[in-house]
Amino acid sequence: MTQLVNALVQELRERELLLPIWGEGEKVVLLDQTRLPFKTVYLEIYTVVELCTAIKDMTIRGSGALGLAGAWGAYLASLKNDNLEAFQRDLAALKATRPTAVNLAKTVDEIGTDLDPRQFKEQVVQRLIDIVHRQLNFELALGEAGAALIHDGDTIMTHCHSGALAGAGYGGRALSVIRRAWEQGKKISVLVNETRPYLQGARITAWELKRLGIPFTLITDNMSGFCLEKGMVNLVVVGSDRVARNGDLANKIGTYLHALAAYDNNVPFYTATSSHTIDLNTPSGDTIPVEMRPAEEVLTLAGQPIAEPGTKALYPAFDITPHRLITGIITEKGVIYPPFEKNLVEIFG
Ligand code: RUB
Repeated sequence: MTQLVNALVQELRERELLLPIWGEGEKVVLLDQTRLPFKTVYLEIYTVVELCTAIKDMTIRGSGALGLAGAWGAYLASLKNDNLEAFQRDLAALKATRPTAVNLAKTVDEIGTDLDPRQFKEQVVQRLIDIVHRQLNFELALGEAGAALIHDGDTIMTHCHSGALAGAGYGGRALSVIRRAWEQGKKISVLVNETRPYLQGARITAWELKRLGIPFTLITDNMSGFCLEKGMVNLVVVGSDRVARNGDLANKIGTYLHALAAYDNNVPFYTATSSHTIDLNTPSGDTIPVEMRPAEEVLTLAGQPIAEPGTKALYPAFDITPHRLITGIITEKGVIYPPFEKNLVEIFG
């Protein structure tokens, strides 16, 4: 089994991807996203318990990468467990780590369903390989579909980080669209929202754009209304943690405010995603579980306290952007426009 995994990783390496997670023999390796851009630290993970901790600690994050973490976690679980029931308990633990990004639960379910107790280990590896390839193909296809929306000279706003390290290594979702437009020769630039409190925009999106050579400017989250109102943005493209059946979107906290400001200023607002993040079983945004993270994460910035000890804080990690604010949903099957419910069900149902 480890040979198949090694062959997969070798193939991915030859494609010069920026991988958030991969297998090496009997372990998986993560690029620690909490340390970027200042340190490149790799974490070696041998057990599902260690992987669950890494997911909760945001060492690996972003919806696409969380799906892949679920698949690699299943691989670790299959190496450690000879018994299918024990294996399934490990999968349940993985699923429980972060609730909003549907890719994690969906991938774990996909890999753990209808397994043969006598050969589940082989089945898990085959499914892992298929999932990794599929996700990469989705990124390339949705990048192509979304790049058609971008014109020479455009400035694109993005929020949080929806790039290679949040996906399968090409450009994730939003940055696949931007990267493809850049590769097509369009002279574009990106306005990057810093994304308090974890600073995924400032730390990771900016880092990836710099590696790709795509011009960008960093702003703090509260500057987006100004930039949208002043006509500095041609379109907004963000990723998504879950798209409900009616088109409502769960994405990093702050997305809703950017969407409101875009709507008010007639700036098109897109989410770039794949069918795997579209959850037709969730009727609308009201029923998407929103992860609440520890308030202490708001009370510090880059490790430094920013308020008096004892200050109360609140940290909903995601918000819901209602579908009425969304211009289109960029997917591997093209751009979906309203009416979202009808079109999503028709195309992905
Ligand atoms: C990440 C986040 C990202 C999407 C993008 O939140 O909200 O915008 O997950 O992912 P966190 P994708 O950092 O808390 O995981 O590119 O797969 O749509």
